[in-house]
Amino acid sequence: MNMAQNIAAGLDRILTMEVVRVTERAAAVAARLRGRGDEKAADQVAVDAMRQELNRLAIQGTVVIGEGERDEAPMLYIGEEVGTGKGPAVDIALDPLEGTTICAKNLPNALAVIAIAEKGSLLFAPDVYMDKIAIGPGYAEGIIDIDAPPAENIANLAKAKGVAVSDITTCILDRPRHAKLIDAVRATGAAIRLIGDGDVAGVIHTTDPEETGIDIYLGTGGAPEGVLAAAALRCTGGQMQGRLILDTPEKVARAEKMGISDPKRVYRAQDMARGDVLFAATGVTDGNMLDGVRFGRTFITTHTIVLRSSSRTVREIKARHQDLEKF
Ligand code: VTB
Repeated sequence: MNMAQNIAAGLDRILTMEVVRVTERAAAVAARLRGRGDEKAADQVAVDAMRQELNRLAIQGTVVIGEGERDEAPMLYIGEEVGTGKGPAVDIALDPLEGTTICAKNLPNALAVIAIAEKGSLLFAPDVYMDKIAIGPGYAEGIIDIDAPPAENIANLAKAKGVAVSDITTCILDRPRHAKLIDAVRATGAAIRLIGDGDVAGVIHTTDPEETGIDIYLGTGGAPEGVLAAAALRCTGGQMQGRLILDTPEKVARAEKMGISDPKRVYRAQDMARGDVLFAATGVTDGNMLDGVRFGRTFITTHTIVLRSSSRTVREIKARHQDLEKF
């Protein structure tokens, strides 16, 4: 396959390996500030590092899910052009430190995350809440429904998995707004893993229940995080539905500006990330799927997953960085 054919078939394959450096570096610098109680500082270094590495990639990239609008986010803002400017035109969704509070407290599952997609194929989601439901691969389409009661979704999943409802573990963000949801899930007899932050990881964990112990993700979290999680699920398989929570005229108007005409629309993973997409996440703190960064005497170790939708390849990359000056 020559280069032109390669690009025509989706994203350039070389990017799959190149993108690893972007999350590795962001994770490594954020990890230096693990457990220091300073969310902002850790986020800032991760943003700087991710941007620096992104600008080395041979792409014409546009950030579509980033740190925020240009006026509130000086770097990696929505609309920022990144990359060398030579190479394929791509859209980028990123979160240099998903779980700033997790990192500040050195709790599990803080990640550096990026998704790179064919131009025009990612949902431009405003920074509002999104109602989400997700399960892993291997189930018939339609066994989950965002509009069905949690008991029904959990019962359907248990039946399809061939286990009792009490053997199902849900993952839910620990928030007062989820009190009713939590009661409803507990009433079914299913277990809940309550997480403090980090619902990108929460959704991804459904894709490997044997490893993570999570079968289904439920509840509302950030919409940008929803698009990132959808990008990952496009690559691993699995099902996700999300609906933006546009509960004020101001939010409806904001969404409209971003091209969203139906405020009640339910998006599936394949609606949020449509074309060929690459996804990479490096562990900052130790987690259920990824180890956190380790600082050794002579080297730094990072643990990354890299996924690609067109081939469905799941790569795990453990890197030993010996040039410590870099980080
Ligand atoms: C989630 C979580 C993020 O925001 O999306 C959450 O995954 C949603 O917002 O790590 P609230 O904190 O207001 O519930 C984060 O916690 C932070 O971006």
